[in-house]
Amino acid sequence: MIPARHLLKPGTLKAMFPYSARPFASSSTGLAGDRLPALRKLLESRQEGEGPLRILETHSGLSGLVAEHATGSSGEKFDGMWSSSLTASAVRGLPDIEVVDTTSRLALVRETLNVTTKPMIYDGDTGGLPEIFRFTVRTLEQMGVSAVIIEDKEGLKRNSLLENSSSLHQLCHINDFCDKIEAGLQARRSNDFMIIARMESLIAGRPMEEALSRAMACVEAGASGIMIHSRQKSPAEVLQFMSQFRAIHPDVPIVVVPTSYNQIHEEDLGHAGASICIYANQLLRAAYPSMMGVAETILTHSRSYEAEKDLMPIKAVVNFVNDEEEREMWGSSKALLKPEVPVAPSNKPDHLIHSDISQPAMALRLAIALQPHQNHVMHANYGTASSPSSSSSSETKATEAGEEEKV
Ligand code: SPV
Ligand code: MG
Repeated sequence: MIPARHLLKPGTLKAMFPYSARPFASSSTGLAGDRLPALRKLLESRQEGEGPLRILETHSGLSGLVAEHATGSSGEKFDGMWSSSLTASAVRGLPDIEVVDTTSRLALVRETLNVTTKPMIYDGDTGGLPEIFRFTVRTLEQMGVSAVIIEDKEGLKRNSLLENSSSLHQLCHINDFCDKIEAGLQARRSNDFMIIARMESLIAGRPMEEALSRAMACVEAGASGIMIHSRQKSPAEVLQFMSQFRAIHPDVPIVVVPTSYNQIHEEDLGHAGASICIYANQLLRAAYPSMMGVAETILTHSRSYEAEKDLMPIKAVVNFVNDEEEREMWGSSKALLKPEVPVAPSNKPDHLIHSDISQPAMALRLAIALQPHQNHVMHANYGTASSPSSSSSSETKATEAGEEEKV
């Protein structure tokens, strides 16, 4: 096994392989027949040395517009969207345990597709029974979704990122999982629709060999790609998986979700074999603290004036969702910034005026909202560990090896 510190040493991989950034995603009209094959086309058009496709979580039409229009400082764009079970549940105030039914999940996907053009990958959770999964595949295809990812778990599905939760995750028998993949493949009408197998062995605390052998079985069964998941803060186990898997299957797409191991750059994931990188929950986690802060500011000041500087102008909201051209114009966080609102005299005591709540406290509240019975666990996951601006006592800092130590 290659130690993570070698793989992560800045510049090592870059020196070995010249890297070209992926500035622009390809465009599609957004019509279902056009959008469905777009993900496969993007995968096939990736050049040697290019980074993985960038996919951003969306949970509403509005967040879809963010994924559609956000542009990096050098023109980078997202290549597509991820319909996450975690955020689709959280946005309804529910835990990520397959409690939101497929019809509701798909209504949200449809809202997002209605106002966007980029390809969508659907988080299919366990996929349910093969007899049911067949119909999910057909519906997704009909809507123009490009891929579904199903995970090899059974029993009560819980979110994979819960810390110390290995024993809570039960893997299903691999033959049953392969049968489900085959049922989906037989049901699909377009060969461009991708059915990707998500390996949860590492999440369930099982050995690497098991993750690899289960992945190989899924490829044998016809899976269009493999997602390897991990909740470690170091990418080491994901990198090891990709290195061993790639030795056997150089061309099968690999999907990674670097939520917990978020210090690794896309280019290093790409060089290690990743084809698709999913940012699985960041938009929802950004929205909630901001909304809570504004709500508290309004309460503290008995008016909304003080919150105004943190708000998108009404004009922007009205135009952004109304007009295609305006979307381009407002499709940048800079365009949304307002001139500083002058501070109006206040008759509140000072201690009430400064109501800003820290990001770590916000993360804790989000955790509470998402998993009422797992507060301590979720805080550890979504808390401050990897936030560079964090000021909590549980703050950690990254070492060069990509691991973390308490400070
Ligand atoms: C999701 O976004 O719902 C996922 C990815 O399944 S994770 O939350 O990391 O399990
Ligand atoms: Mg999920």
